[in-house]
Amino acid sequence: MSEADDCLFCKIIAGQIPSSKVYEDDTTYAFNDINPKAKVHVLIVPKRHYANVAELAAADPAELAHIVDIAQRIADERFHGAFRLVFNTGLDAGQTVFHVHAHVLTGEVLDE
Ligand code: DGP
Repeated sequence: MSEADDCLFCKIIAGQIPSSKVYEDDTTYAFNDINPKAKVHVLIVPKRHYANVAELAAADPAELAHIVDIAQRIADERFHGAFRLVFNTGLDAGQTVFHVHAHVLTGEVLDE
């Protein structure tokens, strides 16, 4: 069994677990966080499984740039282009799902 076989976000991408879709293309999926920390809190994930952002950046930097571009577009549509982009990386940084995901926080003025 590979890491991806037991991955929550792989199951969401495959439609095996329901999610509130915000955006999808051939390589990338975005959906609303189940526990939003801002008025708009979207998770953007590559469809291919990478454990964290460092793995993604090393293997496919174009996909990482694509994720940033999608974040910008969501913020352009929902909040005049301002957004916070967070990649929790590692247990001690608060990463709980080990399929790389960008948290996009926007839709309102954010606390520092
Ligand atoms: P992190 O702590 O950085 O690994 O973030 C994981 C995020 O994933 C957290 O903000 C909550 C969200 N999350 C966990 N399970 C689900 C789920 O089943 N559906 C959705 N939409 N989000 C989830």
